[in-house]
Amino acid sequence: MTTTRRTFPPDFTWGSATAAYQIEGAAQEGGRGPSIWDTFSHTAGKVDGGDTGDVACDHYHRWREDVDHLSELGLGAYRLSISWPRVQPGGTGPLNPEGVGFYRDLLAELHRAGISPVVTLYHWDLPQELEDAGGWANRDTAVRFAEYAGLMARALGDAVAVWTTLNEPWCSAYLGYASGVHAPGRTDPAAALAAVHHLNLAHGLAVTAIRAQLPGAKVSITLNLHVVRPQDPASAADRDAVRQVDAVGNRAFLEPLLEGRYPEDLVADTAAISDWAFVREGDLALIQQPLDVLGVNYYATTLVRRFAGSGERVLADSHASTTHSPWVGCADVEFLPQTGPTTAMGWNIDPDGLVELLTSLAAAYPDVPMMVTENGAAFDDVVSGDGRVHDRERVEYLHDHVHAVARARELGADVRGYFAWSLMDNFEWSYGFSKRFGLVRVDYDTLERCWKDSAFWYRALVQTGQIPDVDDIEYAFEA
Ligand code: IFM
Repeated sequence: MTTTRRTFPPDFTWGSATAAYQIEGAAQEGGRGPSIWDTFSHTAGKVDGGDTGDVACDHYHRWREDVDHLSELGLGAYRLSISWPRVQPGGTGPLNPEGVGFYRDLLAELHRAGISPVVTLYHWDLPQELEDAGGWANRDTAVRFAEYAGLMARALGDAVAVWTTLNEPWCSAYLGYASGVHAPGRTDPAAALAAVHHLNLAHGLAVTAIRAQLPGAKVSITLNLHVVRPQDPASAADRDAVRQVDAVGNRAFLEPLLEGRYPEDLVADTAAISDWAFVREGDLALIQQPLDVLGVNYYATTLVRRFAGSGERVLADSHASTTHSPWVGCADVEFLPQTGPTTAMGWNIDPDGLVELLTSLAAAYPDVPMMVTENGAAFDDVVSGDGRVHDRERVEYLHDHVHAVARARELGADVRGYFAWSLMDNFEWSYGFSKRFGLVRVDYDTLERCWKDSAFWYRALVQTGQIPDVDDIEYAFEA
């Protein structure tokens, strides 16, 4: 564990993050329509334990209490997402006033508490009607998304501090349409590549729609970028496998969004799967819009090597299904298990990867400020005899990754904020409620919230801007 004490400036943003489907529940209340995650989670065998987001953390009814937790944590910002089917049930047409009212009230309460709302418009809950019309593989979904974004910008106005168009389009495209482990559960690599492009296009069109309503709006997108390492750095074949995974995982988004082009090697690597005819003239100019901030989500690193072609290919990627990989066009790449500590997700713990990611982004895009919009860890939490969760491993994970952010800043990366994933335990997609990432524990029987040690540690960090040592904190007092 890193021990040097480091300090952040007073204007550094400290927050925590959640997403609508993971916490809200109230799936059939307030005029909300069905999303692809309702359909997927209600399909037998798709989610561990048959869990669904029908109730989740019941945030829809308990949001005032949840704002109190944010406030008591001392956070300056809260990253939440809007459920598209709650505010526009079928993904087209007028907004649903009751749905919009829910978010208006929530944002007003956040403002009263002095907490800036960082609002994501799409964290994976596509209205089912739009999926029925082809989903993200259909270009029209990008147009529908921009309309929704413009309507929300008009409805919420300056109550939103930062508008984030999409959360992790990598997951939407490749997990939703290639490996099928996320909704809508399709396993069609060509559709996944079309989805990549239509998500990029949706972002660009939405930024334009938001700025048309709110010329001074701050806009962003959040990407889960992959720190990819070769098994043998001396092997040209392994280094080429890194290049290939970097193209499909990172540059498929970064280059169109920030440079107005698709990587030529990506188009070449995937030529047998798609001719990329879905990219129309003028699209890239629409996609490349100035960003006020780039959201970066980081959890772990990826280790690859070139597949020798004989024997069984290793695909130790927790995002793969038993039959389908999310890594479109990477059939001759192996994804290797890593040594060292892991979280309950099986993800390796590597804070240096975060330094590498932030500094490499800063080198490539020096004019784009960044925020770490998600970082955190699932562990198998235990409620102790004293009724508390002494989640030391999570405290250590956060401690070491916040240090990594400080180190990246010292190396020149313009990182302006950090959001712990997640404020509270929640519906972890295809893992259901079996994986807990929260600072605050949720008892899924009673829906009671209880601060874990990590919440106390995070509050001490936020209060002082100094990274507390893991053992420096008095954990056993009431929140
Ligand atoms: O829970 C998810 C979140 O919705 C998106 N980023 C990764 C988190 C942990 O898997």
